[in-house]
Amino acid sequence: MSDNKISRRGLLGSTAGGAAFAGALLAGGAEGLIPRRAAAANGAYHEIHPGELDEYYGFWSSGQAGEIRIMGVPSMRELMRIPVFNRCSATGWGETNESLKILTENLLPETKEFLAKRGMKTYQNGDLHHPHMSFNKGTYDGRYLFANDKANTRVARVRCDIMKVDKVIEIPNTSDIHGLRPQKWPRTGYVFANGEHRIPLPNDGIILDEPKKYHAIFTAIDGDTMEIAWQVIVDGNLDNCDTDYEGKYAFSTCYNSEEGVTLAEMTASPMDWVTVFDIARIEAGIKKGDFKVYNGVKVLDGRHGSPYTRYIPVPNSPHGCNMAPDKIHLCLNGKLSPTVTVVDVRKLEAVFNGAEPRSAVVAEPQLGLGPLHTAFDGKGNAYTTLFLDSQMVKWNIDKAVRAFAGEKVDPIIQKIDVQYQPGHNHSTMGETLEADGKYLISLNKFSKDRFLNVGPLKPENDQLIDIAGGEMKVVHDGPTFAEPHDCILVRADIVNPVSVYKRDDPMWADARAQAKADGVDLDYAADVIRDGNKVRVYMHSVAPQFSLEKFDVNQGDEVTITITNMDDVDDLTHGFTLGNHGIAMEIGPQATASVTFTADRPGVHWFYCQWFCHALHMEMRGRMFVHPKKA
Ligand code: CUK
Ligand code: CUA
Repeated sequence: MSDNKISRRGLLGSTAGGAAFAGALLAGGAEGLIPRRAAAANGAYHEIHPGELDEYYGFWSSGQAGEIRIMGVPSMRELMRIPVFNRCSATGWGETNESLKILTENLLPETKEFLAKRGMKTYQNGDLHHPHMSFNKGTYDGRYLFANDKANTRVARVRCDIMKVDKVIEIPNTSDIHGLRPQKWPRTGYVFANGEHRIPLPNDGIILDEPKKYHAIFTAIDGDTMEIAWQVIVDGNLDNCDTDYEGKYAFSTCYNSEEGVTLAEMTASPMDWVTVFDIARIEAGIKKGDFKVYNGVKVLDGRHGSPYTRYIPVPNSPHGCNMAPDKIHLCLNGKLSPTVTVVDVRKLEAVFNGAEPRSAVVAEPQLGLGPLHTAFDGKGNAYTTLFLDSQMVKWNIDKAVRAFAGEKVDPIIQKIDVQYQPGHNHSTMGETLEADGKYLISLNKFSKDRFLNVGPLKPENDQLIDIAGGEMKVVHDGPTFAEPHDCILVRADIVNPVSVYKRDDPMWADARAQAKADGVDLDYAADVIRDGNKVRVYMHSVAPQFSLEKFDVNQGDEVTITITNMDDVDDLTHGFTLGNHGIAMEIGPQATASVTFTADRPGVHWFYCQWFCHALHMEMRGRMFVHPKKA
């Protein structure tokens, strides 16, 4: 055990933590000379030639860009972007009635009021860190992706049949959703979301600079309905989270057991913890009424001494929280400690029944400086990013367990340099029972000299690592824009999106209902309905024409334009851009999209299709006449 004791001083030196951290960061780690496209250990199968399809879908977060990106792996080609918390110029996400409904229908009333005073219907930004797919029996089921918004305390869901967001909810009583994971067993089920920053409850201005009275809150969302099932108040804070493979537990790392607000306070204690949530005990607590209701949500008290949680001490400021596909080992990445703490989830029942919390710890290998996240190959090995060392370390879980028990065995198998400063990593199917150990992605925060200089703001560097041959080899550098924290790599056969929308898709149910009320058939619409000062313009489009070449409105009218794309050909998307009105939207094959605005600019305004759809795409246009108000 003494071998595994952590010396905080040994890691950070005698200087303040922040300074040492920054110093190591600037040093940049060792700079290995790695060829751009080295051959893979067992043949260059990671080369995807023109016309060939990738083996895996990669779903990348984008941090402060607020979207999800779909990548092809191993080619590392960016295939698509899914706007989520951001405003998208191309698709009209955040502007169309359909997207605004999704973005606003589950905002808290006080948020809506606050935004309205700023002239906004919804937030225009988000900070999306963690995209995860829904599970069935321990593996991805291809239904949904879930993602957090750290910036504005929201959780979103993406429908994988059309790769569009269908739900966005704001989480009350908490601040800044960070860690997010779906339940893996028996299915999703709950989606767990960590409120990272501690705030007063309620946060109404009565308590301000009294940090001891703040709380962090853990939220369970029903992934099917996207309603909040329950919340748990915890001690400390909540960073990353994961779930087990039996549906019994959820886990969250806490880097601020000190409950401090300054850097010095937050890093003062040599030990923080992982909080373990017992789902059955929490559900039983809800049943017997052991909760208070805040903002309509059942909130349980899970602080020390409660039956719902256990706090297992973990060295200094743990970050990543990763459950191994062996169903047994939970890895907690030390960040300021050079260790990864391994918990055996089979020992947790005893801990809930009174055993000493650290009795569930079965390994704590020293791996290097700045361990942030761990991925798995399904063969008993773990791969941990070392932020400060700029390395990826491959280690064997069983050997780490044996070493912890006193055996003289080194769990470290290989270390390689990555370029530079990795945060998350992820392996193919690595967070599922079907982990296949083929590829590993290192999401590096800094690219420095790896690409042509594009100015002070550099791209990040997502590196593809071939792990199939037993030895890690970096085989591709991929620049990415701000700031993919995380990704998942899903076998292509699991994801089966459609190419053409179904005409009765729920996304435009409101538009359909309104058209029906107006006696308009959306499919063949070419109608202008006046309803007081509201004007509803219905068109359909067949390449290369809109069904109306012109329409008339009066200055001051509230105009809703609803367009259906009647082309039902793969890849035949139209768009609608209304000049000088800040309006543009995507209309996919067989989709209906609508937008509402006030016609306040008298004159002739051209609208056009902004998706290149036909040889006569430039001709796909029309005019809106806005008649000036009579004086
Ligand atoms: S966090 Cu960014 S590197 Cu938000 Cu998952 Cu660890
Ligand atoms: Cu329709 Cu371009």
